[in-house]
Amino acid sequence: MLTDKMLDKLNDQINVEFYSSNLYLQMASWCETKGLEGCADFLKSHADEEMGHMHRLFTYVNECGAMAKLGAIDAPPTDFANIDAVFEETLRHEKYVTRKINELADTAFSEKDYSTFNFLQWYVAEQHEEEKLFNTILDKMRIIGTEGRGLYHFDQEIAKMIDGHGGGSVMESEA
Ligand code: OFO
Repeated sequence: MLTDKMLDKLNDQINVEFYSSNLYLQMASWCETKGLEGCADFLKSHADEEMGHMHRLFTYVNECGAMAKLGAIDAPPTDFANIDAVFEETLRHEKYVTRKINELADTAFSEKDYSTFNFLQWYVAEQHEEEKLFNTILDKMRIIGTEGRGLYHFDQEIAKMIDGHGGGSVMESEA
């Protein structure tokens, strides 16, 4: 059984995961307008992955006999200075999500809700992967560069990551 405090925080996280999905989908749209098909496809795929994160929480809350509640979701930014700014923002956002997951785990522990604490371990591990993924992309960005032909090569490299981690979700690969 979930305490009111735990339920509120899990519902907040459902909202955060929706926002993550919308953020990456909006970024994909920006990439499309710049002719960056590889980045757009990668970000669309990652937006789907975030919906998987939302669904996992949604299902857990309902399985606990509580009601998942969907709140208003902030609109994501639509303007980015360049592709560097897009991926810098992805890493900044994932660090924020990691903090939110840590707060949730902290609440579960202090509420002595060990079932939810155990459930959240998947997200703890996932956030490690998410930060690693976007750090890898920023490394590629620095090595390849995003000026002139570098931008073309960077876009191609990101397209290749769709079938590696970042395209497929951890949930899918576990199935
Ligand atoms: Fe990108 O991990 Fe969920 O939000």
